[in-house]
Amino acid sequence: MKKILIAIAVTSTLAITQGCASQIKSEPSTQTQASASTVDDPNNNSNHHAGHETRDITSKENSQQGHSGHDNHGGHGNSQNSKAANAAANLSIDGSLTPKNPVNLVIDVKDKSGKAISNFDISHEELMHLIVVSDDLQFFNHIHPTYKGNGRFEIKTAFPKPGNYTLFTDYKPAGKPQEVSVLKAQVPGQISTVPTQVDTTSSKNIGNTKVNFNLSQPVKADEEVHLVFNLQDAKNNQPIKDLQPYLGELGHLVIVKQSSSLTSSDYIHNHAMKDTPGEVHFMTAFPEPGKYKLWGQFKRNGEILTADFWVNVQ
Ligand SMILES: [Cu+2]
Repeated sequence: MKKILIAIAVTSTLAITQGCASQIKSEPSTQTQASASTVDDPNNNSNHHAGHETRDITSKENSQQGHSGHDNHGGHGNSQNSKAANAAANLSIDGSLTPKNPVNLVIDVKDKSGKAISNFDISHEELMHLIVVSDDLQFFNHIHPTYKGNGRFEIKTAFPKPGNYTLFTDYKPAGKPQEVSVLKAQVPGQISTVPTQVDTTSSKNIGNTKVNFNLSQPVKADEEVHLVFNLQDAKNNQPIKDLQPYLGELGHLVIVKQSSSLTSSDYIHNHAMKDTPGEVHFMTAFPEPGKYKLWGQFKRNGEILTADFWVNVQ
């Protein structure tokens, strides 16, 4: 069987090195694991990312730079990218990967030499943040695996329908920069071929809360942008004044670029920089032109509100 290296498909400035790519090969529904820096190409064909088997690509540093966008474009994406990843994650799935069936995700985090990383810093109240999206970006889930020690995290979760899923694991090895490792899972079955709807709604009602998201001007790639979410009471349109902190912030924003094969450079995780009553502000930058989906997350009355919007970046 031919082996290929998984490369990270990326923005133009990313230096791809062998250190950036890594491992895994495991059938989605089995518990086998591998941890070489190559992957068996199940189709024995060329290197377009080894199809969509469960696999792991690892990541670049940081994603939670959050608050102002700084020098690395809002968190994560394309500029501090000449550094190779310092860690990698491996996914194995315990259970039958069928739609809506809860399975146990087992995520092992290792350092560059393949040794388990056992100490992590808490970041936004958790040791690991796991963002699961379907590759058509219609499904989004933000969950927190439990740390089991010796580099291993576990969580039970379900995938809604057949298709390919990308799992962004966001964690911080103790004393080291934030890491994002990308994992893949495939739920077998008839995959819808309907093209993703890019819905341009700028207002969503989530329970009793109306979330409005308007861009005052076209968004250009690589420019810092100020994103404002306007939250109103759905009944009377009054500004919401009772938002609660969610994971230590007034809002979290996850952004994923539409792509045929999602990588860590398609993922941005931002935190609210300020809020005025009824408004939550974020600063970010979109690394490349394209369509991006945004999920703003806020907490009110003890419930997490997730509001999704699309942004077209020129
Ligand atoms: Cu989280």
